[in-house]
Amino acid sequence: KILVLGSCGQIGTELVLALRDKFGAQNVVAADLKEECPENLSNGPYIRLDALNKELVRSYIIEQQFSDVYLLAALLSATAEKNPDFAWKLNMESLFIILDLAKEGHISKIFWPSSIAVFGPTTPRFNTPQYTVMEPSTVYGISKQAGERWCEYYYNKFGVDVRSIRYPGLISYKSLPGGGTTDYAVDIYYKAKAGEHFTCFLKEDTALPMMFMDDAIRATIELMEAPAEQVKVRSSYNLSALSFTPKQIFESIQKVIPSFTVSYEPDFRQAIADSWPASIDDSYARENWGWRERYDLDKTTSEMLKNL
Ligand code: VAH
Repeated sequence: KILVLGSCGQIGTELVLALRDKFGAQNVVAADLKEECPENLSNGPYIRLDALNKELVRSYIIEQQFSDVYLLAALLSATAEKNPDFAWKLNMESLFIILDLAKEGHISKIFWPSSIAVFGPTTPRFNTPQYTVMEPSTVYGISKQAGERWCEYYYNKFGVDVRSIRYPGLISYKSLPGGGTTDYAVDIYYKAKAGEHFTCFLKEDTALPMMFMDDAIRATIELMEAPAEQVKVRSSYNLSALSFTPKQIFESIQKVIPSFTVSYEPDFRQAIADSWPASIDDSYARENWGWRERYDLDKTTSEMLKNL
């Protein structure tokens, strides 16, 4: 049985649906703060559960005897800059609750998402390696770097089987993104499909690592299914598929919708984007558990415009 905390988020929604497809809807419990189960997750069990309610999370997980827990509850980069205290609390305390449950033997495998946000302005920006200088300059990035350190510590000290991916920006059509600096790359498709002009909050030449959500979900499940001895990186795996600028995604869309127009009005998120890598070296994921991306930019564009 699987529990997904933070099921209503951009990754959580798609992960619940993919896990239910694979393991049977009744075996995957979706959990989030919403009182009612959202329409798109109604094909299986849903529970209102606050990832920070230690007593409730502990008693529920101990009682239900889940084998795997996916902890996706977090504040993302842009939102976290506006709520630093709560972002640190949510991103860190929820992780300790789950790591300790696994240490006590109540969970056998944990998935916890990290991000390219763990890299900072002093990190080599192109083909950023798995091991390199990491001085994140955002609240979100600091919390993800700290979380990676704790995941590796619990693995080394207590044998907790926790696995993690440093997601790039994710592009999806089944779930709305929330508060990410990379989310311009989702909003642009909504505007193009609606026949509206798009005002981009990043400069046209801001290259960022990105991935179509289907690739990200498949990578997550492949990592969780890999034999433990193949999972050699216990902080978090670099993972990559695409790297593009707002200008390049605009041009990819314009090939399909010639009338589409874009303008660029950078805001506070430009500084966040400038502190992140432009592209990522994910050779450890490729070598350790056979990662291969399937979606390039034009394939992502056709999938997004077809399904929105
Ligand atoms: C964000 N989408 O923008 C998330 C992600 C790499 C970016 O962490 O905060």
